[in-house]
Amino acid sequence: VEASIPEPQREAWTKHQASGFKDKDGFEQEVVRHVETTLARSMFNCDEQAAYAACSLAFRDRLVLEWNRTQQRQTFADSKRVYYLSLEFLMGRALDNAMLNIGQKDLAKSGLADLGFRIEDVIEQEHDAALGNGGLGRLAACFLDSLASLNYPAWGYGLRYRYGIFKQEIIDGYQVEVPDYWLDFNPWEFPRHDVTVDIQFYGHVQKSTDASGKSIAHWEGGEVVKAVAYDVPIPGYATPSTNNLRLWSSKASGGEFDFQKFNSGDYESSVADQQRAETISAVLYPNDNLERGKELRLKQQYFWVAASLYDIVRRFKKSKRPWREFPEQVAIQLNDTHPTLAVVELQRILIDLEGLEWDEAWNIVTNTFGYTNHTVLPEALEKWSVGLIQHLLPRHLQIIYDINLFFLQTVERQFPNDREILRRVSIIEESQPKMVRMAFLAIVGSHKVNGVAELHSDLIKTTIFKDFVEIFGPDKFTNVTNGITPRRWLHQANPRLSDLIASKTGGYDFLTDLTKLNQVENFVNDKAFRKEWAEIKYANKVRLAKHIKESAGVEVNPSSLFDVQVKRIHEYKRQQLNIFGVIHRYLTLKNMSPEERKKQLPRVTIFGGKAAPGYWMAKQIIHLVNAVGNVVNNDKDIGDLLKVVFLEDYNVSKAEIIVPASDISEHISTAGTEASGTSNMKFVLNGGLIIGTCDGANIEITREIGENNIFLFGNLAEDVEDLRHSHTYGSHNIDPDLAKVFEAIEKGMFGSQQDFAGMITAVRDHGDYYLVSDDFHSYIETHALVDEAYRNQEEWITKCITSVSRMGFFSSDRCINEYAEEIWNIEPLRVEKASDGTGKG
Ligand code: GL2
Repeated sequence: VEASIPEPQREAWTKHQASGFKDKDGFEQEVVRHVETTLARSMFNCDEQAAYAACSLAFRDRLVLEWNRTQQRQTFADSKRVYYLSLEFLMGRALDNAMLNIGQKDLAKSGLADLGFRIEDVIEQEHDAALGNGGLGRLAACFLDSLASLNYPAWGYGLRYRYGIFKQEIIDGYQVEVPDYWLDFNPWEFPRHDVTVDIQFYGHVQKSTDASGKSIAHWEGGEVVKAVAYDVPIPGYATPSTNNLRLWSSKASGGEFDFQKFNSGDYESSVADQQRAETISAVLYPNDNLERGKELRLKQQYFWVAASLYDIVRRFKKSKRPWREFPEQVAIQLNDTHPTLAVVELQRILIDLEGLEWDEAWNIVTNTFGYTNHTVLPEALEKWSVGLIQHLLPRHLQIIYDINLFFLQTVERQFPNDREILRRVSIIEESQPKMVRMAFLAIVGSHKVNGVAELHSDLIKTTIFKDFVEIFGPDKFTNVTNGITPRRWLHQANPRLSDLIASKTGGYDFLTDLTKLNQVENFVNDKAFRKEWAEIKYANKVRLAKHIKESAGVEVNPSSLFDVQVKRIHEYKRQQLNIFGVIHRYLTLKNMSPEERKKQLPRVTIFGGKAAPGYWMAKQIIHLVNAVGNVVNNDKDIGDLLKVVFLEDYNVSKAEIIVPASDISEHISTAGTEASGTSNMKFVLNGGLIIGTCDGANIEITREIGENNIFLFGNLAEDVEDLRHSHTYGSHNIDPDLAKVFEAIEKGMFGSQQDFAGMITAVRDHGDYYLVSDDFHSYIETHALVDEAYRNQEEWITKCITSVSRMGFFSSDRCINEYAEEIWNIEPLRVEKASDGTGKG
């Protein structure tokens, strides 16, 4: 309030209000001004990097104005807000997205051309914001786009890692990790040095009693680290709404360094304190679907959660409402269990700092939080040792024990003579050492729990959370099938396809209501439409072929069938099944006569994805893919019939090139392991077909597009357990075709067989947990069907067009509306569209 300009001086402000560029001339003027003043360069010294910087700043200026207005509008409306807490936001590039969402890309293109630049080259300069590992982080980014586009009052909260996910280099066929320092020049963030929160760690708890005899806990001592806010504007598409993503950065609380220590000659330790504080937000943990219980990770989680809650509570307190109205003003979504400490922290704030009674506080807490589960994999379910929490967050551990006590008391009343259920559902696992089960804490602390695809939501209710469905009733558990933003994953990644669809459906309305894609089906027999459709796919393949040549040095023929598997490398995602299949294809081709070979369909198999640095088997898979590529791609007998490519450093901006160029993509996880998958949606939306298992969202995609338009194979989730059991206790015969593949590897066809022994023994000798052998035959047969189908190009194109037209369900807009209605109970804010039709004022 003190920072507000007094009434009499406001006229001057209104008169000089900034506005940002209005037209192409204005845009060019802004670019030149930023080059010449902000960057202190000139037309004699302006490379593409400088053009990118100036162009971004010109757009940023426009964005910021709408961002301020949106925040004012939301504050004024004083309606309920949703806060999305996620340790990962895999945003990718911002400039292209900002230009498209503002609706000024064409203007920028021609403006940049006037100034001597190609817009594509300028866009290419931007470093991806890669603050995430894979699907979970990208989902959070799609959600932010939808929340803003649908005018929901929403904030994202995350960590501002100095290093995002590592850059992957492939050297001699092996993955090498290189740090991703992405903050050299980042025009999309605004440091808020005035928005800071002191975060406490360690120390001890003192109890005292107040006048009424009530016991009060005081968390004292320990160390304090400062959280500094960095804000990132998130523009909505075709609306002025621009939401905020707030990322916290850690800093030593004493300022630069401890001067006393410095002056007394203890320079090293004064710097060490500072560095220790900054380490908290230094680096993203590079594990996908794996938790490892490291202290620094727990510190990250509490640091981020405590800063975010302080911020949220501060905002609520300004409204002077009574505490019981908190859940009517605030919804907080826990993106996986990573932010679960927020449940405990809010309870702590309410009882220790605000003086509420336990029950009243707990009622507020549970009505505020919702929890999204993203995996059933046991190795990904977070547990923290009681000792570690005790050490780092002593007061929180006490509260966790109390939460557990009260919870178990209600369970005991419900199931009076069942000791077993108490043991099973206890938030504290009575193991050595004792562990806190974060998923259970998240369930107990939330009013809704959701899975991310139908099968997944059913599985969590019948397996890992079964007891909780009994305890809380089935209504607490729900499904919200994931979605993707069509702005980035169609309009931005595949502009020609987007334009073609717009030309047939009467404009770009499908980008805000994806169900409108169904009109595309009316043109499935339209010759000119089909021809253009095929041309666009081909052009996208040419673009990818060029990228493959530049990055992997492999020449591929764009007329081949492009078969793509890009995602994190993980045994459950079964890239090993894919590469074994490729070897099988190679052996088959080698055994053919030259005449027979001539009849075969040329294929390019493309892999991409990072392995967690400590994931030995995943690295072995990458190595085998590269080793196979080395042999196959140089085999004169084979020529164009088979090429195997590993694309290094798969990330969001590369996905934007790869996804539109795929003919068939692989989503082949062992049934019941992939919670949803979201790239499956992206590929189909871009006119590619899928080969996949009955897993995750593949099932719903099949329901929507029809089973004739997808290549499903493999065992079903319901049979997985029995098969695993039979591997261990029955006889386990390896599929004969797979045995031949193993034989070829073991004969050294792809280099030293020892390098790949782990992948073979996992299947042959260690129980084949992921059912590679069980599904191999079905996989190979289904690929034969893919070849056959692709030969009939007319049929193929019909499948592609039909599929795209039926993908409307998979927009993240639908998904966000479901969360808003079923979980958050929030409404969008009414916003006037601008008169220029851009949606931006
Ligand atoms: C994941 C799931 O593995 C993936 O199937 C799902 O699509 C996404 C988003 O819901 O979440 N869970 C997880 O831990 N990671 C995922 O990508 N990393």
